[in-house]
Amino acid sequence: MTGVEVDGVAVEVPEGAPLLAAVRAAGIELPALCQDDRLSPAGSCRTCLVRADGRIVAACVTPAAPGATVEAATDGLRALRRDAVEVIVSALPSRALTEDGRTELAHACRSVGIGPEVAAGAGGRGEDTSHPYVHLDRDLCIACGRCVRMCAEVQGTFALTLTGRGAETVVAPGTGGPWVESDCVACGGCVDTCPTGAISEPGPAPGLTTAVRPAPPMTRTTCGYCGVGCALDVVAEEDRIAAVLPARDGPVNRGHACVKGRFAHGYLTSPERLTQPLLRGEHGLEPVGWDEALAHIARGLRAAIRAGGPDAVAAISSARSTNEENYLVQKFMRVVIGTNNVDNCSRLCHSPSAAGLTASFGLPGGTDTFDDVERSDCLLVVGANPVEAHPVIGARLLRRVLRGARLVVADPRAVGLAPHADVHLRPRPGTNVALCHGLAHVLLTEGLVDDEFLRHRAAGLPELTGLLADYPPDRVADLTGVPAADLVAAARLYGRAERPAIVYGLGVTEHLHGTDGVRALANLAILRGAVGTGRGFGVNPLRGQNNVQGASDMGALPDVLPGYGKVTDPAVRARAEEVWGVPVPPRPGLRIPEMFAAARAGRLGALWVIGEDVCATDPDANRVARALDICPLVVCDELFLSETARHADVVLPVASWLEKDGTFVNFDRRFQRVRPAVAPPGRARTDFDTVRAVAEAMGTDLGCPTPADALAECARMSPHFAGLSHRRLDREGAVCWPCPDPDRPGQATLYRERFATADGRAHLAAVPHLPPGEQPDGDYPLVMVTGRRWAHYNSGSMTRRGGNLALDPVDHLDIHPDDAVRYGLRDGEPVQVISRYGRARLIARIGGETAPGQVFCSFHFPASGVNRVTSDHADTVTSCPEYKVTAVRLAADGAG
Ligand SMILES: Nc1nc2c(c(=O)[nH]1)N[C@H]1C(S)=C(S)[C@@H](COP(=O)(O)OP(=O)(O)OC[C@H]3O[C@@H](n4cnc5c(=O)[nH]c(N)nc54)[C@H](O)[C@@H]3O)O[C@H]1N2
Ligand SMILES: Nc1nc2c(c(=O)[nH]1)N[C@H]1C(S)=C(S)[C@@H](COP(=O)(O)OP(=O)(O)OC[C@H]3O[C@@H](n4cnc5c(=O)[nH]c(N)nc54)[C@H](O)[C@@H]3O)O[C@H]1N2
Ligand SMILES: [Mo]
Repeated sequence: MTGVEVDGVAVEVPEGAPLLAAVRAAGIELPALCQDDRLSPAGSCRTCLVRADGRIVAACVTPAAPGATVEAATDGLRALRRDAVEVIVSALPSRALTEDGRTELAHACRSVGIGPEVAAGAGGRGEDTSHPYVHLDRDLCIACGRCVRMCAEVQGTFALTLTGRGAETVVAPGTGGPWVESDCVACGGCVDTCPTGAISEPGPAPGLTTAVRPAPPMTRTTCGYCGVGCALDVVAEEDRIAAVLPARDGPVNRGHACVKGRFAHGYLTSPERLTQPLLRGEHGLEPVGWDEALAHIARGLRAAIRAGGPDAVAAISSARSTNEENYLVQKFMRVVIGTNNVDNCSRLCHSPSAAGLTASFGLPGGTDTFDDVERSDCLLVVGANPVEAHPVIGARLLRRVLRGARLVVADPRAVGLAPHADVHLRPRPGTNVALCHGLAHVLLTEGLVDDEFLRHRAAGLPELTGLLADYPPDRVADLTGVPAADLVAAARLYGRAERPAIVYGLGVTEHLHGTDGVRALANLAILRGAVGTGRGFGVNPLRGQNNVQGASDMGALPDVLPGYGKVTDPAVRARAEEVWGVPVPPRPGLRIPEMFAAARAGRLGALWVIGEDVCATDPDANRVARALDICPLVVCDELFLSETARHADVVLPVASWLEKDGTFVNFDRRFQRVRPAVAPPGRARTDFDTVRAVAEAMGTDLGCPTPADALAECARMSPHFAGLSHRRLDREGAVCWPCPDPDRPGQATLYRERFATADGRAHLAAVPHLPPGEQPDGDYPLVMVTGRRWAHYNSGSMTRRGGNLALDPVDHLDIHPDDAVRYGLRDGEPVQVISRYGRARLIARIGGETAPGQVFCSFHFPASGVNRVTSDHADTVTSCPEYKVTAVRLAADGAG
């Protein structure tokens, strides 16, 4: 800490902090219109002038030197600051300053005593309203450059620039044209930092930012889109969302957000939102009251049990829902129905991570907290595109790279972080195991391994060494298509780094051998001693949905109870039986694809699908729809009439994340609170209430009347969560699991003493490379890879209903120019993609991001039918679908 004296008051600020921090710590308010704590200081607006050791300086750019004497509140300095603000304001038109203006500028004017009449500029520079979420009013721009720095330093997109000279200087997209056509990815950073409202979010409350003072009443919650777990402050006016602001003290997002969490809440009030239960009658799905819907469900469930026993009922629990809801769903299935037939979307996503990480290290989550990962000096990013899929993390990783960390990206496509990589490995899809073995081979042969760690903390080295003899770089180059020299370069970067970290995504897991892929990746960290030692930051999956980690943690899985105890283990069951007071079925239940197979075979009498659009997002979707049509009772909890809901017998309207209470667990195992900011529409209820209500209709009180009670009960069942409660989270914000003790912090970094495996060691895996399930051939010559785009989210049910649709209106098929010529396709034209399983209709987009012989598309528009094309091949260990490799051919749309 550094001690300085401000107007006679002694204050301490962190070393290197600017004088501004010291002055504010002394309780003196200074305007600082070009300053934002999230950004490097500019010192350009001169509104924060103070006198330090006799000299007049801008407080934002002057470091607080030890023992400095600062004058801030003298009349002379006040006058200087007032003049500086006045110069700025007098150039602005009158609308810049209204009496009740809530911008930072308005606040600054009030604080220095400048009235609205000072704003008397002519204006006339015009607006850019081309973008759905970011409007520019050029007349209000004071060229402070905060937006430009936000875009470059925090978001890493570099979309904005200042153009013009002198008083004419104004922010503009770097591409020159309208904002909507620029590189802007609508993270909202510029909106949030703009002090004048020149850049603002159109809507009910323009100009609301985290800088607005006094802050309006806000609800602190956790984003319900992806697994990053951004803390958000929601401003609601008259029960409608006025703005969603990134929390400056959010432990992961630190004042940042993305186009989804920040802006994509329009779906809440979409006229298509379900507001009452629907029951299939003579004329299709018809609105009914809750009592009728619940009675129908109870009758159907009883009939299913009578006909086929408890195992004729299954439930898919939602990775979009809270922990408490997931806890209740699995409790309902085990306690009321008497089956372990419960699964969640992790099956389609990171189930290979859970299996692979457990086998290698002992626990089914990432090994380190992201704060540590970010301190790494070499990042190995494998099969993940965080720039689009986890933008806040993508931005933090990019920042780290721009500051000097080395970067190796392994992805068949040249997207996201790849252009910034020291080495970009482009393996053929489905060859990760060979790729990792190639890297491991180099680590071993070049002595880049941690012998000490391998001796004392790892197992399986002889077997792996034997296997790796078959994976020299030249052979791996043949298997993967990655040049041997690149492989060696990448291995040396990872192997020679002091603190290497691995971050990975679905490009590793969604394969026929996804679990092997995770294990082969984990081998690298083990060989290098870069896990559980602080000499590196392990192996970390960027988990997908907001609560996919939590849904699994809560036991919404067919083989484990809350906290991952095996249902087959009598001791684990005994513990649950003590809490629940009923016997727990000992046989593992069905996984999601097995549920559909059972339905098609006539063995499933009832399926409850909670918040997963299986007919759009599960593979080989034509067969999924058939399974639902055959199953006598399909119940669906939904926000919208999804593809799945259309096949249901009963549809229950439910609340979404901005409308409910509970907790989520993010990708680095942090429990965070979710709180309702607005009420659900019409007669919609939370998933929590629907589960309790169905249990009641079946004659059982499930207990846990509130979400807080549900987490408390879960904490009693599992040592991992024993120290967690809503009250603690309300107090502390975020707490990582494992958290066995209410009085001790959770474990952010795992395995410092020992690994959680039976022998306490990390386990190397000697798994051979095996080819993917799908191979291109003469009939289906191309490999289709599927994945994400930045503006949409999974089934798109939420992001297609609102402004994001304008940002990305269709599912595109990315295709290499050579292939476009070969198949006679033109950019922007419709194209059919045909596989052995079905066909999809997309719009061709020609570019060099995909390699020749490969095409890429997202699955955000169910109508385009991408998952009718994907196969039913799945990870041999976990049944995670092989979404990343499908052999396809193309045809001009309209042809066969
Ligand atoms: N905008 C947006 N964000 C999202 C989502 C969304 O739908 N939209 N969904 C959320 C969910 S549920 C998830 S799980 C995450 C997913 O986040 P990611 O895992 O980052 O997403 P994907 O785009 O599916 O796949 C990542 C990358 O894997 C690459 N890949 C494919 N095959 C291979 C291979 O064989 N080897 C290697 N090394 N790479 C390969 C693809 O080219 C792709 O760039 O995103 C979450 N965030
Ligand atoms: N081709 C291809 N397909 C894929 C993938 C891929 O990479 N390629 N990725 C797979 C992956 S990783 C995933 S995770 C899945 C995601 O697939 P899904 O889980 O089906 O997709 P989502 O759109 O996230 O959400 C499903 C539904 O939940 C509803 N919903 C949202 N919030 C709530 C809530 O609080 N309660 C309830 N009851 N419903 C809610 C939404 O309206 C939506 O219809 O897709 C998989 N499908
Ligand atoms: Mo996912």
